[in-house]
Amino acid sequence: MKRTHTFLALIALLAVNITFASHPGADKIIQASQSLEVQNFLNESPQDKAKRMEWWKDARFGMFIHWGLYAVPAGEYRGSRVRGIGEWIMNSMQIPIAEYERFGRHFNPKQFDADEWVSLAKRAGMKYIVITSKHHDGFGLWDSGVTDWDIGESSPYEKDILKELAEACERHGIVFCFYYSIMDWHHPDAQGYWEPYYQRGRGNMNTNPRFPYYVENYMKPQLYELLTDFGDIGVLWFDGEWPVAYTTEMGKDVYNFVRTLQPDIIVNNRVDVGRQGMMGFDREGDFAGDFGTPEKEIPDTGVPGVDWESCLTMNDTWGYKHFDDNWKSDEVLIHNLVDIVSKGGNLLLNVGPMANGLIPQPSITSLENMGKWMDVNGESIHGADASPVEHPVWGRYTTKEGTLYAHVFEWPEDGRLVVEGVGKISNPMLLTSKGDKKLKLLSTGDAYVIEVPEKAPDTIASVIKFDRD
Ligand code: FHN
Repeated sequence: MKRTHTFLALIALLAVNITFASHPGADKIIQASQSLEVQNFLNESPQDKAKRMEWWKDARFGMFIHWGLYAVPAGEYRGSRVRGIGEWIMNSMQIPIAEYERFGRHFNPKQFDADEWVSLAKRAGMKYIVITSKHHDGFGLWDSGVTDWDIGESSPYEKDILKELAEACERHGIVFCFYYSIMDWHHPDAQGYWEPYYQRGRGNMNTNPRFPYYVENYMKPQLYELLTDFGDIGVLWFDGEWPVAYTTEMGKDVYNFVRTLQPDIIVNNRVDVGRQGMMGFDREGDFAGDFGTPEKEIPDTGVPGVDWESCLTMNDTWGYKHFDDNWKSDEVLIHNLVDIVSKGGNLLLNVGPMANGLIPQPSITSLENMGKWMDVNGESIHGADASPVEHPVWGRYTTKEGTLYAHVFEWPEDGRLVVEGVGKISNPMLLTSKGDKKLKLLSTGDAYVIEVPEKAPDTIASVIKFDRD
């Protein structure tokens, strides 16, 4: 049986190689990518980095979009439901490459409307969008000039998804960003050597001697296209950096390559290999990347001087699964956002659109509810920084220069909110949909008591802002 499997894998590899070798115009892009005079950005001053990161730190809240061929099976293959995350179905179900390619002919998202997606992000109070230009399955959401394995040649869909999203982001004042997977289960030079790709995907420690060829002749040319064809890109969000064949030397080179193409772009820490698993921060050492990437978790505390962003799902999967109805409540979503900002981080909250191009309704409803909360309280999130003290029992603090925001999750039943250990504060104002409402402040030593109305203006989190010396 294993012999047959290897034989089939070889045939598939051969077929796929033909796909890559013959793409018209590929040489021109590869040549342009390889002749780029890459500059070194690894010694950037902290001041220059802080300036470059300013918009991102102010934004605090972005939309993650996991969308690709995996939305076609939507978590189910040959009658079996995938137990893990939906975008891993190719690997989890060990689908042979030639068979997985057949999903391409069913990817025809006629209801995709870039304006709808971007205006939803904007209504939610999100300031940037990160979309999977290419996930681990290797399928490109743009018509790449170096392969047929993309929306252009391997699906019946006619429109230019990434171009439409870039233009919609421009119209709505949302920063457009790309996710790009270094790991690639489809490209013959990026897979485990001789074994079927999915054994590599399972952390198979076998390396592929042609991986450097994949990086130089495929991955970097694709990054060249993404960073020259779609305007200014805010963030390049790398992922899949764990194959043993991908080295820190490659990571530093790719970081400089990307910054040479767009010097002001921000690049996450998954461009290199320093990340310590899902907690997302780099281990000790010298690694490229501008911010840490905790995944599906929120660190217990912030890390002074380190920029970071928690990426979270709204249910349990990144890529669409038709049977994943484990949606987080609006309370959990809003508390997560406040908790993250109170620790000095950003929230990248994921939507997994369906194969027809629509975002699942539960995601839309929750994002619109988050937007209603942000309409009243967004000033305590956008441009806000970490709390100066441990969080109080009743909620969280965020700060701005001269201002403290108290996010009250548990409204005091006795009408008296105790605020302590935050230095000198004055002039408490309750943020409400009808404007700011002045409250009475009593001070007792270094603790303050604020007299608050019987009913909280918001059952999930009400915000009181203070002047702070
Ligand atoms: O393997 C991916 C996964 O599919 C998803 O993209 C997440 C979200 O960033 N990142 C990797 C798992 O760490």
